[in-house]
Amino acid sequence: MSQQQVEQFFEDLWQDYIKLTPSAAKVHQVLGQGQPIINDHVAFRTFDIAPVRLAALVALFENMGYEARGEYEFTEKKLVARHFEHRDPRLPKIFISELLVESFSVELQTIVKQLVAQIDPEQVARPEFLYSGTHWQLSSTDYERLLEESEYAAWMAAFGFRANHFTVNVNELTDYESLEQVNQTLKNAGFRLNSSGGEIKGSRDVFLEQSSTLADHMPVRFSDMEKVIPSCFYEFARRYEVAPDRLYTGFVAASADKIFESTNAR
Ligand code: OOG
Ligand code: NI
Repeated sequence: MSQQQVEQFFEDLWQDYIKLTPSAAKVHQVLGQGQPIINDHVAFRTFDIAPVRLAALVALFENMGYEARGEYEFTEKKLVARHFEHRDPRLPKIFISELLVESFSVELQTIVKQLVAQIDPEQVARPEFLYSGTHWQLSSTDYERLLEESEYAAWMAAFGFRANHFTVNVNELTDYESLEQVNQTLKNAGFRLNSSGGEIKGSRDVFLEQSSTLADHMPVRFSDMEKVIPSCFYEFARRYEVAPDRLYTGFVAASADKIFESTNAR
């Protein structure tokens, strides 16, 4: 893909994301005050079932020039993840996780496999697949059933393939010295932050501090009814130097474990 096509891809991805995350525009207004915001990373979710396994999504990013970096495991949530970086430092890092479906009950497996079976495999080979949303019919009872076992499975079933969150690169903000200051500004503007594991996850010691809003709530049309449920959120990341002039570029599993909970219903 050409650089222009990659830029267009991120623009289309962003347009899809803000439809489900109306507060994202307000985040930019509050923190950027008219200046453009630079994103540290964008996160995607998927199921470990063909044809939508993490590896299939990776191929799409490799076509854009991304390279594999870190690998992460989330034993309790039954997830694995990888992150990818681009040679062009202006392009966001990519964080992709996948749910280990076969570690769940047969009932969950049956629901998820029946959703994935409705995807046309040819579509997965196109970059637009990454903001194509759902490809299936889902009842609100199946959604509730998934929610009992895995918030992640329920979120995927309701929203499908799209950016789960964008992340403000706090190091690049001009008017902020700390993540505390960013969080305070957001709270003053009326945002609710994810406080699971504390508002700030990580520290200088692990070279990364992160916080996030709680997901917006949006109406979703299920096959039997409409319901208002948590959609997508915005994250904030401040990175520290691992060597002079070299910022840490990885993720921190213990912190990520809590960031996942930004889409929990509460
Ligand atoms: C990903 C959560 C982890 C991070 O930056 O550590 C994450 C998700 O909620 O899908 O984004
Ligand atoms: Ni993230």
